[in-house]
Amino acid sequence: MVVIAADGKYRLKIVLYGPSLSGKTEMLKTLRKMFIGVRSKLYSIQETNGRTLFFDYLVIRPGNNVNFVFDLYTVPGQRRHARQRRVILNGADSIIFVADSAPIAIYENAKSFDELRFYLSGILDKVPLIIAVNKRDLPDALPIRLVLNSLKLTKPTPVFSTVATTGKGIKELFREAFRLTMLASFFPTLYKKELARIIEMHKYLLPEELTREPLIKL
Ligand SMILES: Nc1nc2c(ncn2[C@@H]2O[C@H](COP(=O)(O)OP(=O)(O)OP(=O)(O)O)[C@@H](O)[C@H]2O)c(=O)[nH]1
Ligand SMILES: [Mg+2]
Repeated sequence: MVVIAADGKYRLKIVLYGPSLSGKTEMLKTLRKMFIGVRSKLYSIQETNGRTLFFDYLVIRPGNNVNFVFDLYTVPGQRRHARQRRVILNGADSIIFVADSAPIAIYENAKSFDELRFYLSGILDKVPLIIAVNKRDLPDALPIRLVLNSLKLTKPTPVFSTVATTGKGIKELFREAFRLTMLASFFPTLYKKELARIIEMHKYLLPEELTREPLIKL
């Protein structure tokens, strides 16, 4: 749902979804550090232990002469915050699902993805979804294929492998998220064609380490 603000700017909403501790807040912190253009401070409503209580919020303006901004939100991943997650998801123009590569998180990843699927039931096909398989630096990180299998994806989905703490893969992830969000919001017919092209090119969209060619040519 593209919102036109009082200053005439279009606002596009991107929500980072996923289980607690998967690295959603860390991702916005790192994106803010890496992004050299105009951006807001990172607004966070947290518990004393650093877990997100309600959301984090960051505004990014992708270029000087553009007439739109991205509003980036993270949801609180802890199970008891389900109601907040639903509120934050409302009106999202695209979603980045942040999965945790830690073996202990495999069940939480699946549970969180199921919940997302349930909340999005009506609009899942219209809103771009990108998966970030995070914490690839862990010595015991599960193979990406295993993490993805546990989500039981039903359609080809762009996947990026990331390390939020060091920034690996973050630029690529957000560049594609911004591109697909813009296409889907302003040029839905083009977006459909683009999806079809990507699917045709790659059959299934898997991360670089699972395919010979890079996932998406950036
Ligand atoms: N090794 C490693 N640690 C990470 C990575 N990303 C995040 N972390 C750490 O994991 C912990 C949890 O990260 P957060 O970003 O707070 O997790 P979250 O998904 O926002 O969690 P909730 O707010 O509870 O939903 C922090 O200590 C991060 O520094 C990563 O890629 N690699
Ligand atoms: Mg958080």
